Parts: sequence; C-alpha cells; structure tokens
Amino acid sequence: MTYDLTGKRVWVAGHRGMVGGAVVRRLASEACDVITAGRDVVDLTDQAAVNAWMAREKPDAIVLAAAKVGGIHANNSRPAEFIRDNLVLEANVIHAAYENGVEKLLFLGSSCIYPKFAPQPIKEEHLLTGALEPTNEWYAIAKIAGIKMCQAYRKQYGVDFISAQPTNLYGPGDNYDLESSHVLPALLRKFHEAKVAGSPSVTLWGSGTPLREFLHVDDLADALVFLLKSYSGDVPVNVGSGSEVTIRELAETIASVAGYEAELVFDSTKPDGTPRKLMDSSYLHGLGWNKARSLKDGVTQTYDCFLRDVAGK
Ligand code: GFB
Repeated sequence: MTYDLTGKRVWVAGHRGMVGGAVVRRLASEACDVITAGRDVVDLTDQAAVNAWMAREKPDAIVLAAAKVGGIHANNSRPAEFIRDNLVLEANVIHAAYENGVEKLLFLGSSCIYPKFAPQPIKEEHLLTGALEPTNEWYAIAKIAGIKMCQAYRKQYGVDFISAQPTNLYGPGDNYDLESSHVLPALLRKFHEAKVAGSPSVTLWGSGTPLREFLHVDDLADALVFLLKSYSGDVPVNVGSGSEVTIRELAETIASVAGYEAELVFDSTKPDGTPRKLMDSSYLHGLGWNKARSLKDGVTQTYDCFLRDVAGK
C-alpha cells in the first residue's frame, strides 16, 4: 500500500529540532504542503491545545519528530523530564490524530528502546526481550509507549500509524551544548575549540570503548519520507547506517576532519552507557531503502555546518 503525498497537508511536529528540521528540508522536494507550529503556537504537552490546533489545521499526515532529547548525561540527570514530557506529548498528538481522522502518522522511536544486552545487530523482534540501559531507561520507556500506542491504535481503530527508530543521529541543527549534547556534536566542538586554543589534549567521557552506530540526519529524513510513502504495518522499523565505531575511533575521525591531533584523555567518572548498539536495518533494506552515507562524509559536511552556524557565535 502506498501513500501519495501529492496535495497533502503534512504536519512536521518538532520542526525546530534536528530531525524535524531535516524532514522539513526533505519534504520540500515532495508535492505536499508542510505545516509547522512552534511551541509558542501549540504546546504539545497540553492536550486541549493540541486538540484545538489539530481540529483547526486538519493535517492529513503527521511526522511526530517532537521529543525531549539529549545525550547520556542529560538523560541520566533529568529522568523525570525525559519520561514525563515524552509520554505526554506523544499521547496527546497520537490521540488527537486519531480523533481528527489523520490518514497517516509516523512516530519516531530511538535505538535505546532495545535491551542493554540485546543480540547484535539488533532486530526489531528484540524489543521488550530484556532489561534496558539504566542511563536512558526513562526516555526509552516513553519511546516504547509511543510505539505501542501506534500499534494499539492500528489494531483497535484500523488507523495507518507507523513507527521507526533511528540509531544515534548527527548533522545540521544538532545541539552543541557540552552538558546536554550527544557524543558526536560534543567531540566536534571539543576538537574545534582545542584547535583554536592550541590545547594539547581533548577529554572524552567514559572509557572510549563503547561501540555506536551513527546516521546523518538527512539520510534519516530520506528514509522517513520513504516510509511515509511506502510502508504500512505494525513493525517499528530500524533505521541505521550499518556501520559502527568505538568512541575512540569516532574521536580519531573527528580529529582528522577538524585537522587537529590531540592527546585523548578519558574521564572515567562519566558513564559509558550501553556497550554496543548496532541496529539490524535489513527490514528497511528489504522495503527498498538503503542509502546511508559514510561517517567520514557525514562528519565532514557537519563540521562545515558547525563552522558556519555555531562556531564563534
Ligand atoms: O551520545 P551519547 O551521549 O549517548 O554518548 P548514548 C555515547 C558515548 O560517548 C558514551 C561517550 O559512552 C559516552 O560516555 N562520550 C565520550 C561522550 N565523550 C563524550 C562527550 O563529550 N559527550 C557525550 N555526550 N558523550 C543516548 C541516550 O545514549 O543515545 C539517548 O542517552 C538516545 O536516550 C541517544 O537514545 C541516541 O549513545 O550513550
């Protein structure tokens, strides 16, 4: 079953975030009308406001990219905000979408929904087969609830609500705040600042041994639009790049892109998080999408964006 976007009103919820922004850019090459609303227009944690906005704007389709997100430290230190804000906003939007006859909704999960010690690479069927990683279980529980809501509304009401979970993301529009960011933007910034200051070392959190898979956000957006148009089912679809690196190797790649070699210092007072998190994206490949760029290419493009949009501002 395909979903033709021609002439449709597509609401990208969370358009000011990295993922939502990339989806808006990608949808510009589709024949649809993209609608957006900032927090000043509709607070997604307010059910009445969401209902009123949805009834007025009548989107045909929704990409639900709005979420409270952050790196390992933000997740670990603000668990109440991560579970509450995400549970409430996704419940509000998914229910209002059902009440307002939305034809298609795509919910964004996260690779941290899987058990800490899931078999690798992680398949969709490994969801809910073991205990979660403690540093982000609060966020993970909220994201699992969103996936389950889409499945439940599909099952009970027959609506075409689908989900996809990206692996660790990076790209234009990322958060470069060293306290709350993910590792890739943090290291881009740390290497850049070390280069500018001529510092001999760069400090990394944890041991540098955890393995992570990284996907450029524009590749994710392309995969999401593909799924919006061509996927209808209750499998929450993995979206990854298929290649993983240690955090130390990531630092070496970033050093080479930034053009600055520095000694790597490891701060063992900071957590490692899950030891390995590689998703098996063969289900998505079987549906017909497999276009992820290399880490080196993606980091090079992202460093250019960082220099243009963030550095020195
Ligand atoms: O990207 P990150 O914060 O999140 O950290 P997760 C990945 C790894 O990089 C961890 C290490 O082992 C960190 O200890 N790391 C090294 C650093 N240096 C740094 C640094 O300067 N900053 C940061 N942030 N990390 C997140 C979840 O887990 O992944 C979210 O908390 C979400 O819920 C996201 O699922 C995709 O990969 O560990």
